Amino acid sequence: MFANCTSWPEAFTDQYRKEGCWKGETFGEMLRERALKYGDRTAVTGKEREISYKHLDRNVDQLAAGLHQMGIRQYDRVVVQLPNRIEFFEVIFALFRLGALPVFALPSHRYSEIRYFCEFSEAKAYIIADRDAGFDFRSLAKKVIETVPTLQHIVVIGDGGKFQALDQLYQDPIDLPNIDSSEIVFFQLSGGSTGLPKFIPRTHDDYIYSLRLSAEVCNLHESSVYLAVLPIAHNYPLSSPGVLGTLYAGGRVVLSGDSSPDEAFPLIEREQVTITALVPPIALVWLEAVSSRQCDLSSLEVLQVGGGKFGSEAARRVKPVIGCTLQQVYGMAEGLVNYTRLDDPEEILIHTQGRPMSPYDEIRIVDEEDREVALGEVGELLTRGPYTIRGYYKAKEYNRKAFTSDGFYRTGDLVRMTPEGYLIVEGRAKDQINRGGEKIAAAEVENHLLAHPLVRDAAIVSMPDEFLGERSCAFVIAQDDSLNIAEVKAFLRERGLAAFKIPDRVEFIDSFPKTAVGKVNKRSLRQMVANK
Ligand code: OOB
Repeated sequence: MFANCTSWPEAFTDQYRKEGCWKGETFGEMLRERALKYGDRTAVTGKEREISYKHLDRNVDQLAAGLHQMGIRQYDRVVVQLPNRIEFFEVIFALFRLGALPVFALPSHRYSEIRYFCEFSEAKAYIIADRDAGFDFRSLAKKVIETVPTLQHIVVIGDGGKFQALDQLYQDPIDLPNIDSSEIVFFQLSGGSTGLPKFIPRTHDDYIYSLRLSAEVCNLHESSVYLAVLPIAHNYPLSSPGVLGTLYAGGRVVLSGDSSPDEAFPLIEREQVTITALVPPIALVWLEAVSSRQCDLSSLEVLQVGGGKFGSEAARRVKPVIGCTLQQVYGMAEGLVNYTRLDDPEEILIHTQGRPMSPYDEIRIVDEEDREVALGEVGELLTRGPYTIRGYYKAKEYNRKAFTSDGFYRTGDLVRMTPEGYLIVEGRAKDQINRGGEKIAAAEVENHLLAHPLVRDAAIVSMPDEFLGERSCAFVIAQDDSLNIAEVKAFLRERGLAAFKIPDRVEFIDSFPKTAVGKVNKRSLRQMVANK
């Protein structure tokens, strides 16, 4: 396995192979097989064009040739930051076939995050779209390439300017390396709870297994039409079952970059979408919008909601208002995905976040001393299984805390289990804010704040929000009273932080409440802001 990644112990790899979880298939082979089987059927419908399985497969080979000629080789890291466009698939499958390793950045990431991804991964290339949602990614790339010495290539969809245009890279196919299915195929990024996002190495074997199971649980088949409104580089719309699960099942992916009812509803009607995936705030908007729109949403069979807790009152309205089955999805880029099943009784669909998708997922719910709690009690969820990583990339020290000695991942989520084996997410032990599904590591933003000369100390906590579930509040101890809220926010923006990480609220405070051991008492800060 690629250096600085943790492989599963042999007893487990043997078991996962023997039980048929890992079938030895690579992503390159998977696409080839689908192309042979489905040929001219549409794989992906984009905004301006669509592409068949056959053409996708061909374009991938041509692009792999061009990327190879440019100098991309097996194990090279490539930061990929693309909106929901057909080229996303061509790029990632081309990298998969070369054995190069994409690092999946989100379109909302900015200089601070991208520079770190490129530096940490020692990336050789960074692939972007020229512009998206009013932002010019070439100007970001220009800054990044100036600061990251390993970075040799910027590849751009659309107008490349002085960088390499993607459309110049399609060439006659060449012989490609043999790729081992037990190898790393890409890096996902963790929401994180410490300073910087951790890199999550996923293998062909484990990820394809998660696609296959997800497609099964969500009843995907050749006539399924999956609408992607969330950014597809994220693990949830990528694989749960997401766009890759849809291709696995031979269905059709419809891409939209926009989750607003005005965009999404007509698309559902026109493309006869059967399944889509939302985070809770978007689901709330959809529930409100249905009655005032004329669109026919009757093709929609399943509405997935996940990434953050979906309140049961809203959950109860999905069936009567939208007319489809709600599926709650509780997953994590590290692996484990829980789903409610499509034929579950209403009470389970509404009140739980589902149960693990694989019979080989191992679950423990433990107290602070790692002792298992009684059934129904709240504790931290630990998990291990055939598609859950055993360690983050290049994080030896941190892995000792994030995983138990016998390889269970500490999710940092506080959950309880129902007698039927379903999980209910009750809270969080990790120092993170879940802002409508977007994860903010408190320490990351705190570190940026501490860089301000007038900030003596800072603590970020969540505050309850009806719409997003949580928003973020920064408590700041200033050197003097010349510092104001606008300055704090502007400072973070100038440092190139993704917009969703900019605190929604800033409170100045003279000193922090402390716990018995002298740490900042975030619980009491949360209480303070909730009371305001
Ligand atoms: C998904 O992945 P990540 O890596 O962005 O975030 C994982 C964390 C979980 O540990 C949990 O804290 C939270 O997001 N979460 C939920 C949830 N789904 C995720 N909390 C409450 N209820 C839910 N339904 O967010 C993700 C990955 C794959 C599929 C779905 C979501």
